[in-house]
Amino acid sequence: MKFSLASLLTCGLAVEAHTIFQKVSVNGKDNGQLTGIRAPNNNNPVQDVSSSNMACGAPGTKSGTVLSIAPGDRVGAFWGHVIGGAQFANDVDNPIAKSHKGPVMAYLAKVDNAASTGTSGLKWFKVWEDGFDTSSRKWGVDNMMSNNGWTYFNMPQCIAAGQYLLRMEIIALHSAKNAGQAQFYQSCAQINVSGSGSFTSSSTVSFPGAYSANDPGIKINIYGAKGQPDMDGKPYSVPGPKPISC
Ligand SMILES: *[C@@H]1O[C@H](CO)[C@@H](O)[C@H](O)[C@H]1NC(C)=O
Ligand SMILES: [Cu+2]
Repeated sequence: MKFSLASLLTCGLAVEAHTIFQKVSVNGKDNGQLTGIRAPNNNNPVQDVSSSNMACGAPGTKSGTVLSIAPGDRVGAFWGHVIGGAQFANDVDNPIAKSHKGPVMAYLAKVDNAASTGTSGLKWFKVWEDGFDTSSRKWGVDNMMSNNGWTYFNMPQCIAAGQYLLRMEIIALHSAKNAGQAQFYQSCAQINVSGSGSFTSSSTVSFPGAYSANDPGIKINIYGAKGQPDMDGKPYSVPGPKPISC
């Protein structure tokens, strides 16, 4: 009981302590705010796994830019409480409220034109995830917060050249004990992968479609016996397919 009241106070009633993926760096070079990004106009999460907004968030910002990424590049994805990062000076909910524990994931979908493509009917595969570490008891979100809003992964070497939407996602699980209460935060970056990779995924998923409200990583009580959001040290099963390996 205590925990759900705490969650309500940090997320439901007070300020909206949410987050938005809003810029990309490549090998440490920051491409700038909303460049090549489709982000929602506000930081409200999607909670209905059957919503079309599960693909890239609620329709919001647009960009004509397609960001260049080579296989092996270190890709940074930046999250902030609101567009721009902090909502005001000393914003303790930037990049996200501390209660919002959960995984961070990266998916790709091959498209003909990343700047103009729609987001429905795309075939997604996962390239990276940071779920929950049972020994340190840290979540992907904890690592993002320690990096001041940045999450990093390496673009797999095998990815075929061409244009993609890069879907970055955080799931906040503080109230996920009840179905429909997990909070999904996602935006998409428009990217162009160079090089000579040839990977095509034999198994892809759709958004919406990839998740169901009762998935073990979506309807879950993350609190241990002492009320800490640490799974009592038990493993957490990250939703969706396993990341590709190549
Ligand atoms: C994508 O990269 C290739 C080089 O691999 C380049 O020829 C092409 O013009 C780029 N397309 C876009 C839209 O940036
Ligand atoms: Cu929230």
